[in-house]
Amino acid sequence: MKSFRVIDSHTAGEPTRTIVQGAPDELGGFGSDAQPSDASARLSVKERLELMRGKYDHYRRALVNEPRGSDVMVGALLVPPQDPTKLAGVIYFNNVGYLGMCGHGTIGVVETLRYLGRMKPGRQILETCVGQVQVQLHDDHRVTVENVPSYRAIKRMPISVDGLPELHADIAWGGNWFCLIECPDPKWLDGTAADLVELSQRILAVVRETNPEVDHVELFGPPKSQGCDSRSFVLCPGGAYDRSPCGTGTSAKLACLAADKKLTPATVWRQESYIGSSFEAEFRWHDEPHGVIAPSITSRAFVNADVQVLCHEEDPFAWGISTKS
Ligand code: PYC
Repeated sequence: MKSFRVIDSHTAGEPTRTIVQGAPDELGGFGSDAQPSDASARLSVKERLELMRGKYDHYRRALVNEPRGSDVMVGALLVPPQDPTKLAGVIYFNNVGYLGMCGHGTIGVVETLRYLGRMKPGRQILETCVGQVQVQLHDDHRVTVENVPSYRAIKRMPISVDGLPELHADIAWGGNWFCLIECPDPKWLDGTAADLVELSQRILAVVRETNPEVDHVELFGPPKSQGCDSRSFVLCPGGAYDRSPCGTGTSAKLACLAADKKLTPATVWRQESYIGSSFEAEFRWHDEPHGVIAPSITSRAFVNADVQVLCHEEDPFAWGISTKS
């Protein structure tokens, strides 16, 4: 019987399952007692991710898919950092594969490290497969993530989707690739989650004909909560919608606002999610002439389970039910 220790948390409603014990020694998991060999100690998070994808993808499926998880669950595997002066490396994954960065997940990982007594208030660096992120644990449990440099690649790309008015999409990088659309009718975001998933999937199919790197869609409309600047619905790659405002998605949004000169550095932008939770975000310039920003996202996460996951040899679904991957 294979077992793992996982700590579940949620950040603004979006779950993160951090694996703290049981990862294979070869991947150099956080709970592994094995001393990494010299060669393994030098592996980057991206190289460890490729090792996991090629050899241990069943761990991903077991840990985030049904019957233990769901389409909305994001997994975070802590691994040794390539640079030993950094706190840890993190591999993010979901029901269909792997994520570059994950903003809500990073906030969940920091709260998990605090819960485990491995992080005190202050600043640290985490390595992800798309770059380093600075994390700050505040005294009141809030966490700020300074995300990877983010930018808009395409402005107002016209897209035609059957049965919809002509739409304009910005394509932007915030640690993952996003297609961002201001809803032509503010009532769109009053639709049910199922309707908005279906609408976003139709939009994504058209966008991917020319931009296959894009795997997240963000629809924006007016906020419902006082103090928020905008409300969004975010479709994730595996067909689930983000219950939080999406950290990498909010970073992409800030990159577009900065490029359009609609937001200035160090001005707080409050992004509301579909379920009414919110993130506080701001940016500083990383490379102003090229429109590249360094966005920061602040929120809180709560640990809501500390459990042992068991994979029984006789259980036909021990390694998850995979209908999508
Ligand atoms: O917060 O960056 C994020 C995220 C990506 C996918 C789900 N959440």
